Amino acid sequence: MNIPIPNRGYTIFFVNCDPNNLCVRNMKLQATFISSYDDYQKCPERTTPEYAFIGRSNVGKSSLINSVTGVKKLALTSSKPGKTQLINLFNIEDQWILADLPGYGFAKASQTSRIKWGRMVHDYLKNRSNLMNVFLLIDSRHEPMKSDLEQVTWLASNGIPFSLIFTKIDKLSNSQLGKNIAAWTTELSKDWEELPKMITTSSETGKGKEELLDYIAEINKQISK
Ligand SMILES: Nc1nc2c(ncn2[C@@H]2O[C@H](COP(=O)(O)OP(=O)(O)OP(=O)(O)O)[C@@H](O)[C@H]2O)c(=O)[nH]1
Ligand SMILES: [Mg+2]
Repeated sequence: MNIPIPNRGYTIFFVNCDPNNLCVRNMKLQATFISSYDDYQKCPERTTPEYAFIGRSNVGKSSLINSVTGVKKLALTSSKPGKTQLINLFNIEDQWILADLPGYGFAKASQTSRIKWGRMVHDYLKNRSNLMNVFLLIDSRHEPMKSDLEQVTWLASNGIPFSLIFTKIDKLSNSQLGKNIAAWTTELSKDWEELPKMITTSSETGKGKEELLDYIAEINKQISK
């Protein structure tokens, strides 16, 4: 079923859903894998807006891409950290692009691969001209970690717009989630007057998916004005 949602800028396919009781959890976008690249300079030049997921290894970047698009196995996931090794681009609805990037903080990674990661990911983030916003994924089960805070500082100091996505919220209680987000707010407030957009998500339950898609649609709308 193909149901255009007004003012959203994306079309949604609902799977096994009563059209009178549309459930966001089951919605499916038209999403296809473009290709993988080990260098931003090899990525195809595009003018459509691009959004990147970055974060620690195993935080749930690839899973969230599958959850948000509703396309199972679109991005490859694994319970072991270090699964995504390249810049993976996905065409969404022929209107925007999602980039799944390799994670940092992988304990077993060699010094050489850490340097390679830094070069590949940071060069992409600094130079990809159609990149509109970076989503930094944070595991909601933890209080702010040094490596995540370093990425926040790096993004801000390079003038790259970013938002925070808290992942795996199905794995903790609401009170623990509230506590960890409060710790993030306190930490960020030390340096920033204005806090970035924050979205809480679960790829298991679909929580946060609609808010994330609406946020992206809003940016897409601003660009097309
Ligand atoms: N319970 C739960 N598990 C999740 C969620 N998101 C991801 N996972 C699990 O976390 C593990 C890592 O997920 P990935 O999506 O591969 O993580 P990643 O950030 O892409 O990892 P790298 O590619 O190594 O950087 C997998 O076992 C997922 O099933 C979530 O929202 N809830
Ligand atoms: Mg991955």
